[in-house]
Amino acid sequence: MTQQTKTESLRQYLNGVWLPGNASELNSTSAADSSLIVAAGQAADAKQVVEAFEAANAAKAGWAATPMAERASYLLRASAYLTEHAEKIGTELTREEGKTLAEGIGEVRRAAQILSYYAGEAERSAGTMFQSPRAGEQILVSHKPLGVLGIVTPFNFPIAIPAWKIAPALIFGNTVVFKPASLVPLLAVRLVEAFEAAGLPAGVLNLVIGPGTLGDSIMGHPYLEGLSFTGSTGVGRKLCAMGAARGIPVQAEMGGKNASVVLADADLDLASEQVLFGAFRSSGQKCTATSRLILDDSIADEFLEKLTSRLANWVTGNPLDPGVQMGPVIDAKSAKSVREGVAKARSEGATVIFEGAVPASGNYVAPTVLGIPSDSRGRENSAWREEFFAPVLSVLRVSGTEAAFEAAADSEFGLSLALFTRDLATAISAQERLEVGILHVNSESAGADPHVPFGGAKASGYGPKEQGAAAREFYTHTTTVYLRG
Ligand code: UN1
Repeated sequence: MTQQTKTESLRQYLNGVWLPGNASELNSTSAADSSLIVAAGQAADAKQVVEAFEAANAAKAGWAATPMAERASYLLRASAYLTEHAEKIGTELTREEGKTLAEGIGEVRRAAQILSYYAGEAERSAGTMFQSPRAGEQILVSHKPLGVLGIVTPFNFPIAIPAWKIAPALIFGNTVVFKPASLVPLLAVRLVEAFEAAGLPAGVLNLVIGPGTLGDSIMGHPYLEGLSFTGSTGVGRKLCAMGAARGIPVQAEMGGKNASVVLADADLDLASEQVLFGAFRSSGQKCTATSRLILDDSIADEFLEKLTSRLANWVTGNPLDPGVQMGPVIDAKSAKSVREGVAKARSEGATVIFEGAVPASGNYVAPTVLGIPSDSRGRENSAWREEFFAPVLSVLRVSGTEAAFEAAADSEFGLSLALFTRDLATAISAQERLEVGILHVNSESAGADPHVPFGGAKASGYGPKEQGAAAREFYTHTTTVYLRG
């Protein structure tokens, strides 16, 4: 399949106007082929970040005073726009980010669904009312916007993650300065275009695209009143510390080293399918991806046989080709570091259980299943400890449920976990004992519905959870009103 060669243009969106960036040239290249320029333009400079804040600050009082039902109407129109253009934008997502066409188009539809979910806030409860111990009084808790928010997003869900931060920010009455990962700027432009097509007032949503250093300009701006971030634990913790020093809230969704646990009584056909999806869809580049697999010894051989024969039927290649199940990783730097990471894990004692075929050139990483030694050295192996953000699955064999739970908990991270068992008591015990933000019983570790909380425990998350009713906790602050006539 041939790739389109038209180069799209990258621009900044400041106070309702599209402008070229003031800084150096910025090219967005295709994940599958770094020589292909998908979109080109100029990066924003620090002065344009200041302009974005000035616009967001000027718009904030008017936007906060706009009835929520009216704010919702912009989200609904932007949602309809994304649905209408899902195929085109999803194809661009695939060209830019490298996930398969089905995943790319699916992600655009998901972003549309997120926007319409948050539009529904206008029809949900606005706050809480309490009994007063005093006659003639009511106590109300009302939710108010934080003000001007920074939104900093990663490459791996170029439209869904921005949508799930921008939608609650806007519906709850905040204005936004949005900085996407510089690897996927085109999809950020497309999301902002959806809001522009919806008629969003100038200054409510501002886009600055450019290098990570723009994040420092955002974090340092005096108008910033809160920041939502998804990305690495290292960067997230730095932003949290900066926010704490300034006294503003920061929500950070960070790394993972998620386990799938397959117990002796599991449905192995189901489990092998779900582990395949969790570990290898989107080339393993999800913070919710399965990167550790804990197998009960009694079923380990049979399970690995099922998993690797499924994997052998997967085709890795050009993600625009509908016959392909897995595309590249995001760029050449990432592909190199994953290959080096696998080599290091092998030098530390990991064995290769399976390595898939990949095209000879491009940023492809073979889907890889590594065996982790069952002794104490295995637990020190970098493939057991470190997030590769890649299609690499590290397998540990254990004996029995207790040992499996212990191994699952042996991580600094705690985002998601997938447990495969037919025993309800075991599932309940996992829910009670394992420190994770998301527990899947008999389904893959990835995936997040818009109406339920999303976020991690331990080093995976900081601040209130995202999505669903949880989103209001971060995107608003409350005023408790003691009300007497
Ligand atoms: C999903 O599992 O579908 O960065 C969403 C990430 C997560 C989103 C995962 N914040 O991968």
